[in-house]
Amino acid sequence: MTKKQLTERLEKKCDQMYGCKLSEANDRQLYKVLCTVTREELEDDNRNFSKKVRDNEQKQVYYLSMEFLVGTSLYNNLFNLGLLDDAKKILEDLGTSLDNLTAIDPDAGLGNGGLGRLASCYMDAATSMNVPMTGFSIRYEFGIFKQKIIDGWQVEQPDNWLTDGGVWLNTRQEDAVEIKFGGECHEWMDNGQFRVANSNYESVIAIPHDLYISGYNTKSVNKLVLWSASKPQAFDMNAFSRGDYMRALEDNTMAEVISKVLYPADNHINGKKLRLRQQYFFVSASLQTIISDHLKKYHTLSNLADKVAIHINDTHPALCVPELMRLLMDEHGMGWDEAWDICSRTLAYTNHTVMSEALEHWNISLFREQLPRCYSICEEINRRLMEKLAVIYPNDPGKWNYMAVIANGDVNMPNLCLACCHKVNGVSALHTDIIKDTLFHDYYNINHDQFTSVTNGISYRRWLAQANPELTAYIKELIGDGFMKDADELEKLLKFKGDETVLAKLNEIKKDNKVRLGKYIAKANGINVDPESIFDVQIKRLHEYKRQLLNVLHVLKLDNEIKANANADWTPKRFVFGAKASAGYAIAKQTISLIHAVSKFISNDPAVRDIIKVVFIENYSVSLAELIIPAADISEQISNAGKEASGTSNMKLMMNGAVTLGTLDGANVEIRNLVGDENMFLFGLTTEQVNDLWRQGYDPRTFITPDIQKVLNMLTSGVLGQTYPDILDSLLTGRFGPADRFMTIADFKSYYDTHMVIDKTYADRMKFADMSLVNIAKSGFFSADRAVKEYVDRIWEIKKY
Ligand code: 26Q
Repeated sequence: MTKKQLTERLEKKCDQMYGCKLSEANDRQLYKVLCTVTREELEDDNRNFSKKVRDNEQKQVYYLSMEFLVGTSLYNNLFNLGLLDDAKKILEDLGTSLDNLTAIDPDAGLGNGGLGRLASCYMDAATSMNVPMTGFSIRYEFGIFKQKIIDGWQVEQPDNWLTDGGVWLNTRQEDAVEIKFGGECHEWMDNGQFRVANSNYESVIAIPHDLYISGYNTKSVNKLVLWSASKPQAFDMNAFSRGDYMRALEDNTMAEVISKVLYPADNHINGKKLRLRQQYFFVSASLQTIISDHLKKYHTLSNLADKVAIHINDTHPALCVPELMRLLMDEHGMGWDEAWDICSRTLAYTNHTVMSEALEHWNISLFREQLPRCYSICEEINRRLMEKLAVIYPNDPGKWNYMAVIANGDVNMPNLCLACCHKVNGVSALHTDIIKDTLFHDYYNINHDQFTSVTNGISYRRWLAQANPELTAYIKELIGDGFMKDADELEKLLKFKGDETVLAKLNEIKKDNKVRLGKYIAKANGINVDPESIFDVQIKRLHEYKRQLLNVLHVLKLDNEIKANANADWTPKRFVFGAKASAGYAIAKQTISLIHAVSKFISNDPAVRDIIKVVFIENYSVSLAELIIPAADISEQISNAGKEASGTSNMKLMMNGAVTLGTLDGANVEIRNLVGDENMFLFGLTTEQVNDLWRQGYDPRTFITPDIQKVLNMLTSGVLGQTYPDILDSLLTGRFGPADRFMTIADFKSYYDTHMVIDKTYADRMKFADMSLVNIAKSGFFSADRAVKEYVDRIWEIKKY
């Protein structure tokens, strides 16, 4: 589209929508007009792309995920369509700016953190590579809450993203499908033919809303289908007596409630009925649509596995297993064996965690009450599984129980996926080893080929090219723009290792990005951060295993040391945090408060406040990540080894030239293999050492030295203005489970010492810039293009695209 064509289309759309000229429209109207024109362009491209895929009988991927952390769309779409410069000029001529409009574009927060953002990165990458991939999720009315900090404490506010974000959605009322909950399921044999019928079920209608996903420099456009729930047309509110209405509200059984809000918890399950209903709702709606689209084209389901790959993103859509079985058998007349074979060859599952509190299982009576037919299918899956295990692992009821789909009063969702899916993958090399060696070892023993590893990747055109335009422009100057399609070309930067002109320029770019972030911090936090100081960044969900606590406790020790050695040569450092805590996660919320208390404590102390500062950036989100990441010198990836499945902020930060301060956990291990020990700052116990230490009987007290004791005392002495007895207890007592469950104290010394190494290294700015350069150059491996290609080749088995 030329600039002239774009102007004409905008003019016409403005007239249609608001009956006025572009020159008379206000920013919000211009925003809606520009988004609508962009969306319609994508809609056309999507139609053409789908037709081509259908005509060529290509295999398609359906990616089911309860979360897609989309972020903003306007800038990304204009960037991908190559319309950025024209749009900027047109808006400037109208006396406004693209910045004014992108400021209105909401950050679609339909996810909690890493898992949701990964799903969005994969949609972006697949589209850029012309891979036909459709995402399915829920059109939550409210995405991840907005975080406000009041007196240092997190307060959650609703995120009403649809008010402005709705402009991106194309609603297809005519393609609504019916979802059935509860009631009774009757099964009987009719002349040797198995029959099943449902009665007294509750109907919910699922309405699809398409969000188009553009790719970089391609006409291919995919879509993310988001389902909203509503009551059936026939539903009569008057017939709902007042009492029933209230009970339904309290029960959360009303249809509309299903798509009301994203559960704001990550790495922790809660077993609530509404969550199960959300899962079944979007799984059933998506599978029904996949099947009916397939039938329209092929008029048979026998080739489903050859033409369709369905991906289960963590166990949240694991109901795909019984629901696809149900649809194939009950609705399409297939026998068990054929249906099972198709399910198994169609479905694949990614595991994102090894922590027991995040492994999903559902109480049998809740499951059976809501999904009676799926339950009976799970029973049969389990019965057949037990028969098989009795042969493979004779006389080992412990194993049978551990591997069962139904055991201990629960339906076990990871086991359900393992029992069926042809592929299961971990999200980093280390994580995959852990699931093969421990968590899913007994399944791995049966079939090695079922397991594979795909290290996560990021959509680097968003995280580098869009978020860091200055660095991107300079990279293009140095190595050309081939890296925009092939991230491995970033390695060409290695030839500038030691080149002082290049390193000085990298330092200058980093400083500009720090100034940009500094302006935001000055406004948001009222804190002035000196861009000459080290920007040390930890941005991720707040979780004990991620150990934000280790970071902030180390700051307290640093404060003590600076005061004790006022004349030493301290390196100025700014500790930047961004983190949302799950609403019900008390100790996480206390940690946020502690970070604020430490921030204040330091700001009030003239002896240290020019050397170090702590900044907590409120409401960490995709948009804020785009601002913070380009400004980071140090990337804090300090989880207790063996706990972070992969991490993805580590990749984004590395690609923007931050040097990792990390444990050998998740994808940090692979960062180390790429850049070498000399280009990162490693510390702490390894996974093996962590396991050994637990076996020996870990007692944090044996690691407490006087300096650590002094820091711990500050938690309860009142010097911080508040006391944090629960945090202290979590470290030292058994009050919240094992004392110091994530070995903060065991790793404390190593962590502090490594910080001192960083400070010394940073004093040599050329040396530090050289490390930064190597990190950028080696980061191409973490492109989501590479990751998606691995899924395409090894899991989805798509031959042509
Ligand atoms: C489950 C049941 C009920 C309510 C909520 C949940 C729930 C929701 C979200 C459980 C887990 C999540 C999210 C997990 C997640 O983000 N995991 C992260 O995934 C990243 C992408 O693979 C990894 O990089 C991180 O290491 C991993 O922690």
